[in-house]
Amino acid sequence: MSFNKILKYAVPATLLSSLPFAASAAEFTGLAAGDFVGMSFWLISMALVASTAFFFLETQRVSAKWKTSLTVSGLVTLVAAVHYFYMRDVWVSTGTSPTEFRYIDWLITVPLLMVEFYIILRACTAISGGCFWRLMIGSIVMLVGGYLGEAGYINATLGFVIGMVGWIYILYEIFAGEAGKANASDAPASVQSAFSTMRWIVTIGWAIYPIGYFMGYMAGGVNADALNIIYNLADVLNKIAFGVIIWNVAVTESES
Ligand SMILES: *C/C=C(C)/C=C/C=C(C)/C=C/C1=C(C)CCCC1(C)C
Repeated sequence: MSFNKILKYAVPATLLSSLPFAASAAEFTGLAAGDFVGMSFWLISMALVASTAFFFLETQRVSAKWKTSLTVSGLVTLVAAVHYFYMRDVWVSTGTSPTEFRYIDWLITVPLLMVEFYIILRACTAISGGCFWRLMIGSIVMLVGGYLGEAGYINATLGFVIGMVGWIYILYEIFAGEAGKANASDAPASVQSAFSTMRWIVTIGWAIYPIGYFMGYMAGGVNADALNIIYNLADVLNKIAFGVIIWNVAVTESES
């Protein structure tokens, strides 16, 4: 190879390797074979990105009253996608639970889901603004209790109990409180089905999180693998699958 040719390749290569992004790429530990929790972080990151594009694009297809619901679904998956990128890096490079990113994500996406539930409730019946705030307060109590327990500020069992109180209060509100008593019979069948789906999501879908917490902290020692895989699967159900269910109702309602 001529000297000129060497210069032609060597100079840019040297420059490139001194750039910060190239340096960090060299340190990147990658995804280890057998790291199924890490793989779930990767898979779900991508699924969240694709879902976001899908929900946003589909807002053009549905009638006006469903556009906000689909937009909120897209915001939930967008916020989660960005947090999954960071959580994935923490997990892949340290093998520890990305607790802070997880709870910052939940602190944004859970209230957004509450907004979504409220929009659906309102489509079924006349509902007070106070009901919305009670659902919001229940969510905050649930998440603050969980975080304090996971981060070690309080005993793990106490954090679990506080979290459960917040969640049970939300369940009370949607089954027996104002939201629960709301008579949905005037609403179209598809809206009523969105309402009942919402209840099942908050009951069964959300129950997966305390199971993850229990397996992660209370079933003898700390089990980061069980904790993260269970939380990740719960997010697929409660963020992506829930969005798809709402999308299905929105399309059916819009076309009828
Ligand atoms: C998109 C993220 C969602 C829907 C996150 C939901 C999180 C929960 C329902 C967490 C619930 C918890 C309990 C009910 C008790 C133990 C502590 C928590 C925070 C894991």
